[in-house]
Amino acid sequence: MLTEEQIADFDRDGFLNSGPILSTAEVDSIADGLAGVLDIGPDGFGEGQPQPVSYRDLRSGAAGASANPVWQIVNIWEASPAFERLIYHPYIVKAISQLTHETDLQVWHDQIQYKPAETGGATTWHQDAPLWPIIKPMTPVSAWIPMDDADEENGCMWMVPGSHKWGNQIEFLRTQGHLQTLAEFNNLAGFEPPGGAAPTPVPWPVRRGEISFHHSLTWHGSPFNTSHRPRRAIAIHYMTGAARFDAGGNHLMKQFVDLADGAPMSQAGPHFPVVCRDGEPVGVPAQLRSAS
Ligand SMILES: O=C(O)CCC(=O)C(=O)O
Repeated sequence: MLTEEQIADFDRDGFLNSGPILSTAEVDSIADGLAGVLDIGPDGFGEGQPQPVSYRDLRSGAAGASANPVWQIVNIWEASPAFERLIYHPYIVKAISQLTHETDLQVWHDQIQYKPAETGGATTWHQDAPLWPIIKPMTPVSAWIPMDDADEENGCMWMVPGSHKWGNQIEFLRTQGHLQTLAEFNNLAGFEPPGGAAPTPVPWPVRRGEISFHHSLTWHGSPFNTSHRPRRAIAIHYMTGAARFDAGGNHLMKQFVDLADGAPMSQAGPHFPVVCRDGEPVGVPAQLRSAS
């Protein structure tokens, strides 16, 4: 359980570090799960084999592979029992319930972001909710879990305190896509928040075993990994019982939603597992407890 003070810090800043929560064995088990998926590779999954929804280099473009890749794997929980167990983790689920002030939660999707040692690229400044136009309202909260200590050298996230209270600013953030290296990442320029003060980005190191939480309107991103260490992390994006389907938008996960416009996402089906009901985590399903 989070303390009242932690919840108040999150409400003020839009992000929070839980402190040490996960055991070495728990983190090892997801790191092993990721290693298995990386071994298979983006094109190695056979038909009918459990597999992620997407596996690609976020930095590759029309010109092909990028010299500075960020490997994104969406819904690794569908390919790896270790990650499927993680989405139900009672501490994480309870914390998300406390931070969203909601009693019913579902997984919206997850995503690995893996920045390889020395060459890992940037995840440019953004807010999550505006990139998720098929669900409303813009209230999800995410848990971000590193498999390596994440610090400034290997491309930890940066956050802007209080930015979750400034509404949808994605068009401004898109103008900041040139900020990619550690040296330039705090140079956000050209936005005046309500109240007049300048946005003050802060590096957000998170150690192995700790869990970081961020609101879906919090400004965040992460620069290059120039260290000799990988930076492997998973974000689990949770939506609340208030989430409704907006059929007018588009998103990778839309292919799995067969609902009328405005219908509750609680009816969206098995790609969006329910993890909390009436304020209580549902727990890890029995068949998953010993699956490897
Ligand atoms: O892992 C990263 O550096 C960025 C992750 C992210 O954008 C997110 O969790 O919303």
